[in-house]
Amino acid sequence: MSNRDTIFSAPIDQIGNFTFDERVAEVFPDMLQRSIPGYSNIISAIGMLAERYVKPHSNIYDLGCSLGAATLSARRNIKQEGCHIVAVDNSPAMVERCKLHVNAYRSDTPVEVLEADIRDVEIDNASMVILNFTLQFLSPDDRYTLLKKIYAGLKPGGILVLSEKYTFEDDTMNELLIDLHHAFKRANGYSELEVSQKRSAIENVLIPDSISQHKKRLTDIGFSSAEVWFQCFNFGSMVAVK
Ligand code: GEK
Repeated sequence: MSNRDTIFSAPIDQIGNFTFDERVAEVFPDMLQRSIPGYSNIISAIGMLAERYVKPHSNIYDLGCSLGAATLSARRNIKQEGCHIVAVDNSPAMVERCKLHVNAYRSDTPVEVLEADIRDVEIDNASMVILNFTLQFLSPDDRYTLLKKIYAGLKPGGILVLSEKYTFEDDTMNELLIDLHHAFKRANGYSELEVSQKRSAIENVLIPDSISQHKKRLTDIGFSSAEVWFQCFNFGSMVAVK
């Protein structure tokens, strides 16, 4: 069981930008579970996609791995031999805990946990790349450059799993889905104050794209197919095939 997220529960005078520090890492599983609709379904499905798409003697990358939930789900389901998982995060607090999680289980598939910026990591011989709620934290230009690098490092037939918070071009739908997300958080025990303080902290840090922006970018880069396989409110996950 993870510690309960109470980071935004008391009034904060000056709300700074959200960072992935020690306090956040400590409560992270609880935070994601109560904040991202469908998070655990997405983690399970990453395992199913790994089972289906990972090729023998290939690399799997989990970019922005946090505590390693997607890495562990993929690793549990990889049936091929000679695979190697590279899990990357630039938060020292996350990486330290991710290593403990990964080393807590035995497996035939080795995992290398790197403390690095995903923009600097080489992608090579990949059959699967996971960006589970990470791309949204990069600047728009960096998003394109990173996806191009991923495409170049994927083997033909390899996949990218891209989970994100979305914005919607239709204002009525955008408001409705944001509102339903806030209702979801309140139903999961977050107070009105927590919801609004978190919103302020994340506002400048997480700039969401629309589903059509994502699809266009993936197609422009060269992915042969890209589709949303999961959506709940303004959160979802796409899969793109090289
Ligand atoms: C999960 N994938 O549980 N380089 C490396 N890491 C980065 C960068 C960067 N440039 N920018 C952000 N991060 C996980 C959840 S969380 C999603 C991913 C969220 C890292 C950051 O440190 C954090 O750990 C992660 O991306 C985003 O399946 O908190 O909403």
